[in-house]
Amino acid sequence: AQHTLMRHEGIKCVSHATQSLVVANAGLGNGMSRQQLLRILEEYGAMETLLMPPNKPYSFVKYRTTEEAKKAFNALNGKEVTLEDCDQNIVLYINFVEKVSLQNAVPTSLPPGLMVIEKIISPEEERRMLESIDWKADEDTQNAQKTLKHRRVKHFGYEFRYDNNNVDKDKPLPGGLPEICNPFLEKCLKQGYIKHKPDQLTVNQYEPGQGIPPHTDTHSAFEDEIISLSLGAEIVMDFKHPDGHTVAIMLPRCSLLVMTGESRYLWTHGITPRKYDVVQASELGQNVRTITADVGDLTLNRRETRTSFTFRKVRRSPCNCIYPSVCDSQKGQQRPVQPSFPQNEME
Ligand code: AKG
Repeated sequence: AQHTLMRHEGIKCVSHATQSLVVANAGLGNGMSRQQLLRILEEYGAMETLLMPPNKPYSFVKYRTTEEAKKAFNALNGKEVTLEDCDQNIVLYINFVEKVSLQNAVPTSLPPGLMVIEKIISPEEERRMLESIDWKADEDTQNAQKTLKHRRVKHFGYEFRYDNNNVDKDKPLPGGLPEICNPFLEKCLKQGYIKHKPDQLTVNQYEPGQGIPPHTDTHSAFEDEIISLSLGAEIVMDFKHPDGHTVAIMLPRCSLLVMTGESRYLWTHGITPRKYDVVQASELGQNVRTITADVGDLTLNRRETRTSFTFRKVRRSPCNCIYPSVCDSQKGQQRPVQPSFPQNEME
């Protein structure tokens, strides 16, 4: 079975000893972290390379000498180890390979129009903003609060309706946006991240394992600029172009995601519901590069509770973006528009 897996994955195993090994069942895709695998492998010698492809159940290691690789092979092939974070036992299967390499490991760039600004607020501002959200308040208070299947949400300014992916533009919520957001929004205006002051805020709270389905915010509902502040913890967000091209981006704690133009109108954004993210190992917690920027440096990062503040400006006239194929304001002129949020978002 192991050989079949390797063949399917295009991995060519060899029967003679080399410096390089493929270690099956020891990948980011089956819950092995880089730190744990390094600890297991380093007992047998010095390593030149450790490659952990994202979402795969295997890794590649190259030792400095064939002797060291042989020692690792003899000691580890068929050995049972316990995955650190879930107490699950797995058996390692090892083969020699001619060289370690990754197919499709092309470094990616950010979707056009997307920016991530690190440390946009201080830890003190973060604390105050988090404290300002009263999750205990009843649903009949002024700000619409809902528990969706995948997360908690609260709306300010206007309620975002998940049934039609829009807002009732003539029904503003009393109270507007929380006062506490003002200094932050002023800063965003001053620094040119946004041109117009937002009037709608959605606060999402995600526990580990929760996420948000991939979606594009309805064009006719909101203006171009959409900004989202990450509080409490970092998370990896997935962006997808209609041609299928995806880019995973780390949003560090206290960072601001700015989506404009193509990234706002054409790409979907979403958060995969899972308890661990694949991240770059060397700069954990402060890295805004795309996740596969360096495939030789990936590991797993356990998620914590993340609260996001997503600010938008309600649109008052039809959208006339240059992406008519995905624009509901311009529908009828082109092919039908895909739904923004899947209907199963609601409880
Ligand atoms: C939304 O509420 O539509 C979002 O996309 C939230 C994004 C985030 O959590 O940063």
